[in-house]
Amino acid sequence: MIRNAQFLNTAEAFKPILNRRTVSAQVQKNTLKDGDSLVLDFQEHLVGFVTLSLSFEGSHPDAPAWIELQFAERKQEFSEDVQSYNGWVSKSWIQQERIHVDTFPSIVKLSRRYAFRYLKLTVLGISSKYRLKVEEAQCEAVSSANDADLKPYQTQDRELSTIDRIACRTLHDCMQDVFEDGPKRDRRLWIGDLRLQALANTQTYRRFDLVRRCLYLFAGSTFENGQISAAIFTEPEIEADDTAMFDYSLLFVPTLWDYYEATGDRETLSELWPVAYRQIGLARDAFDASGLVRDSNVLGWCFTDWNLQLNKQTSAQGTYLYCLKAAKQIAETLEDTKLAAQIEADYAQKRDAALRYLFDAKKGVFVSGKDRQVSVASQVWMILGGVSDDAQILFRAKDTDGVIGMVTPYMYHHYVQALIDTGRREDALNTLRAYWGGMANEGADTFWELYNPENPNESPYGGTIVLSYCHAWSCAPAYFLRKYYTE
Ligand code: RAM
Repeated sequence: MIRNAQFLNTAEAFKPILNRRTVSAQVQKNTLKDGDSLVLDFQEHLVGFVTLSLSFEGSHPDAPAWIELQFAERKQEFSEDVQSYNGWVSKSWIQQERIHVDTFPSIVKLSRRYAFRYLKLTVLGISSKYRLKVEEAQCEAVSSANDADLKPYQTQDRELSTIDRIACRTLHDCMQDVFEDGPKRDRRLWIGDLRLQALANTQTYRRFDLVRRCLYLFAGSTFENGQISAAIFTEPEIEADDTAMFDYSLLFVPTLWDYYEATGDRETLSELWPVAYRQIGLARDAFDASGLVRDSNVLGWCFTDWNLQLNKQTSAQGTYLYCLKAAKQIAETLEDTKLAAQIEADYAQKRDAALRYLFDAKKGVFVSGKDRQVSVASQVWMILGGVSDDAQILFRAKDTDGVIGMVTPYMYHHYVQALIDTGRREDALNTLRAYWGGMANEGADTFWELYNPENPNESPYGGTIVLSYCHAWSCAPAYFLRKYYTE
């Protein structure tokens, strides 16, 4: 990895001071003996640091209390069998602790930050001479977003107002030192998440300093060849993750353009443009002579969605075209007409190749990979990339036997955008109601990393216990509703 000290200094200058507030759980039946447990409900999703005030009832404690603490964003998480989880994402993300408390009364301050609404305490071991008493449980909640900056969303529609409120809370709780993907997991800056958060931020909290900081972080720590990493670690010091994905690196370009459009900050645009344009240059190597991006079997070569069956070739082609459109706008804005013309020519060649080789005229949809797979994602990215402006390809794909569907709110975000771009605002709104409204109906306080209404146990990680239920890329409704559906 290489570091650009100047960019990292700029990022550091925009490091936010977190807002803090204290929230207490209501503690009712609070006296526990061996084997007892108690679920505390903080009534809202929080990200923060927990302090417990513990005392006892009965004889003077003659042995420590051994207590298990489990944190959950959704109550359902408590009914999962934690022991049997053996997936590829580390089980260390599961939010649980086992502590000994030796003396009473005691104030127990937990050092980790948790993302949760519910806290379950279970007494794993205690002397029969006394009972544990939970006097108080408090959380010091943290976020760099300030609700005082949030204008209410104007609507008479209660369902939409609920969806917007949950989306804003999702964004709020992911806004920390950086735009985190999820405060439970992975607690870091991912470019795909950042792009969607930045869009929602423009319509809500408008913390452009935080967006600027994140752009400089990505530009400040890259692979040796200049490729932007998929994610950035911020602790103990800034370092790019050694993961790169075709689409994620490219998506730095529209993220920079969106930021400029929202702020008019030309200084950042021109300073980061060489880094952004480098992503296009690197991505060009992935194309064959006919102008088609080469397919790959390597898991994660391109992200697009967490549906593990998805072939990504056509989505990757569309993503490249989508990013070229932003690149051209930047080149024009910076008055580099020669470069803008080169980008235009590249765009035309890759678009032609998509139409020629990826469109199946018989089926009336775009296909992907050597098995000519039909997926919703392929149609979405062909629309976003400007290859098609026909919403019918979305509907035809959905009606195709064996179609590969979408599983993440990240992919659904792009689906909604594709509907809007093809003039299907009503369908887009219905999707917001059905998909994000589906999570709301299941009691979501914040929107989730993954939601497949047809398969509640869907998880790309080998188990649902490691899923994040406050996930940045799920905050889309705050963007769409406020931008396109205000009364
Ligand atoms: C997961 C995280 C993150 C996402 C990547 C691709 O690890 O959920 O949000 O951007 O996948």
